[in-house]
Amino acid sequence: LDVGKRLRQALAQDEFILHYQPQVDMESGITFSAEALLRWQPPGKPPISCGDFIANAEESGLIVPIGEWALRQACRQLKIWHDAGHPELKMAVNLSPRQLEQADFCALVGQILDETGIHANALELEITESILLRRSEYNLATLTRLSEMGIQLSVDDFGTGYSSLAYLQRFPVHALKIDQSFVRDIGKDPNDTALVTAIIAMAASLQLGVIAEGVETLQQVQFLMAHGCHDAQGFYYSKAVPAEAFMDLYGAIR
Ligand code: G
Ligand code: G
Ligand code: MN
Ligand code: NA
Repeated sequence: LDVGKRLRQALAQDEFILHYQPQVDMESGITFSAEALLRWQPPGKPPISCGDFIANAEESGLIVPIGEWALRQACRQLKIWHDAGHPELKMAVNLSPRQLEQADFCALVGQILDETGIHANALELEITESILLRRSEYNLATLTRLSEMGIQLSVDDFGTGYSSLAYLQRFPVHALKIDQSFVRDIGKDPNDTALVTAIIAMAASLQLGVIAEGVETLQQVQFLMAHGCHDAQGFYYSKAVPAEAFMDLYGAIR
């Protein structure tokens, strides 16, 4: 079975969907944003998680059209929520390095914002640490342009790569997302606990936002808040859910 071919077919036949995971201010319990997470929903079958096909989509380059679909769909959905009386809600969308490196990526993003009626400052793009390291002059120019457009940029899975303080200062990033592998062992593994504390302190000193990923327990919530991290996402609040379920949740937990 040629997975690349199946993915191409899936895109043509509209088999991708987005699920949305709330990003929550732990103090107030208010959801301020959604992270859009791609799922593949073959007809009559359960959704397939992105982890199972994203590597293939990256290798084959199909992540470029699939990622464009995801960005447009996420902005369309956000517009629906804004119009439904939640104009303060934001949206975070994951970006692969291949997308960022495509020609005219900034123009594409601008076009999607125009077309969907979304203001740039309601959109956050999640980049990986590897983007900060690859073809850095080109990526620096692209990220700078996106930032000048008003788009927020966050570094996903932070702590798993090799980005130095120098990189963080050089690139126009607005927030760090603490990788869930470190959050998982808060209070259990002293190294991970130290790392989480260090990332929070580093974000504060560089005047960056910080959000913890993979938060599953009240103990983690309490630790993070006590150490100055106020934003989180994770199963403690909710897994990623379809758009309709997100609105139910949003009404309930905001
Ligand atoms: O939701 P899940 O654990 O399956 O996500 C696996 C990985 O796929 C995550 O690292 C996430 O960043 C990535 N991912 C999810 N949705 C998208 C998307 O729309 N575009 C890109 N480029 N990556 C995504
Ligand atoms: O790399 P990125 O952060 O974009 O990937 C997010 C992935 O993490 C999604 O696939 C999502 O389903 C998963 N995820 C979100 N919250 C939790 C959590 O609390 N625990 C675990 N184990 N996975 C989570
Ligand atoms: Mn992410
Ligand atoms: Na992540």
